[in-house]
Amino acid sequence: MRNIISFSALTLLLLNCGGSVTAQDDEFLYDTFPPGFMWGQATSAYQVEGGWNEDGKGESIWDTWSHENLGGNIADGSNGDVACDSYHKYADDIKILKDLGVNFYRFSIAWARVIPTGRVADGVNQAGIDYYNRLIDGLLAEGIEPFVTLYHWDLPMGLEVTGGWLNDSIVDDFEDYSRVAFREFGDRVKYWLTFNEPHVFCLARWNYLSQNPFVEPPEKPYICAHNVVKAHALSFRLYDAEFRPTQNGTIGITLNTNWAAPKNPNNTDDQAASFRSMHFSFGWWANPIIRGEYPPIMRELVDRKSQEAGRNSSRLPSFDAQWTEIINGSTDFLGINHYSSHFVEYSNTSTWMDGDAEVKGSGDPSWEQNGIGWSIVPWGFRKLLTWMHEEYSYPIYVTENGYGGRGDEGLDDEPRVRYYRNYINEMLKSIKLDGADVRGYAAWSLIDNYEWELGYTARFGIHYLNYSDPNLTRIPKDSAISLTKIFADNGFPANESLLIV
Ligand code: PNW
Repeated sequence: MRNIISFSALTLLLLNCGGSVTAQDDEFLYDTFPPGFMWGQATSAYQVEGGWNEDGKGESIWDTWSHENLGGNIADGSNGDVACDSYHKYADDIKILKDLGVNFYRFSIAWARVIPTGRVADGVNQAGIDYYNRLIDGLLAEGIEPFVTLYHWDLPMGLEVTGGWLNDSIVDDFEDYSRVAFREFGDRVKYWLTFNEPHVFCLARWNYLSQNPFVEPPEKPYICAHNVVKAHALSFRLYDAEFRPTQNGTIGITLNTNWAAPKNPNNTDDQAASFRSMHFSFGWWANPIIRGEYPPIMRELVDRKSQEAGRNSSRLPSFDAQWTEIINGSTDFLGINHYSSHFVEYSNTSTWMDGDAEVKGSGDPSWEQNGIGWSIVPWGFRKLLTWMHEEYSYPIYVTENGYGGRGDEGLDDEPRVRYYRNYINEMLKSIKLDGADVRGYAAWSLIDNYEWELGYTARFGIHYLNYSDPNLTRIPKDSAISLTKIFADNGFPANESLLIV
């Protein structure tokens, strides 16, 4: 049986259950979000769809990587062949989205479902297009805006075998894929994201099919990034010139970062480490896209280290004048995925970014952790959003934020309830108290799903999935119920209200 208790009682309960308030947390803000603020949920194709080889879909690097499980890198040796079976059960997903009262649903298109080899010249798969049409039409029929990511890590194998993101011909392939997506879906899709978290996939082993990112050539992540920035910009320019005039949508990119807090906020070396860290994680992408060049601090450090290593050119490539013009100002908004924060300080022995950033990170023993060991630091979310606003002054959409549980937590997910409440409240402060232009928020994730190298051992869903249930019924956890209330209230109104937990 679920109980009805008041919000203030819940808060007290939470504090008693170990929801400790650290020195850097301040008071909970009872207020609502600006009118029109958009609430949503997020997933990605490989993590939920299944149907990995159905109806003409091509193979992606995640099909290959998970089937071969090279080096046993996937915790439970599992794969996304079935996952949440959203390829067949998308109507169930729409139903729970409707029950949540969301304004939008962020999902991704599997490139290889629509273009099996990744190259348009080899053919477009109508059955794949039909699937996304059914999903989009089903969402719109319930008044839910589709918010579509073009690339959420599942590169078609046809492109992987010719070098993937290290081969600059992929830039044109991505532009061609974008054209198909805008042409087929853009009459109904008004929110586009080119890429999800390039910082993750340009540094990930699986992006190079088991070769380490920073081995020969040592600049692999920098080459990957360079091609991603160009591909993003071409997609943006294409939309702007050929589709925006009739489709009137908006297009951006989603980056991910922790807030890198100076270990001692008054120490100038730690402040400089924070600055470097934010620019090597977030600025690496945001700077070229917004200002036409990599962050000056990256340029300085990687150029110097390349020279010291006796190279005659920098490991960090440069954009020529023509590309600078194309990339400069190539986004409508910034998407951000955020989960956790850490402290940083100077280090000349750190391995993060192959030592280029000279930054070492650490946690705080007093911080609570989620089930997979990520620190829960709500105040870092406000710092990050406010930093993004002050540094770039662009509209922001939070495209992911959530709590990872380990193993089968069942439906009672009180730590996740508390996580969302506190993180969303910090986002509210960044808007109301610091002036950040945050326009929407998507929780990760709508349902428990395939968590990449953690397989099914980690759960981020606000809906529970029993993977041995043949129907894969989506069941709301307590977090789904509490988010429904926050969405309906558009935040945290000052007057007492009732919450069902
Ligand atoms: C995101 N980190 O990845 C992805 O976009 C999702 O597909 C994924 O399921 C979700 O977060 C949860 O992991 C991240 O180490 C991977 O900080 C790693 C980190 C952050 C996000």
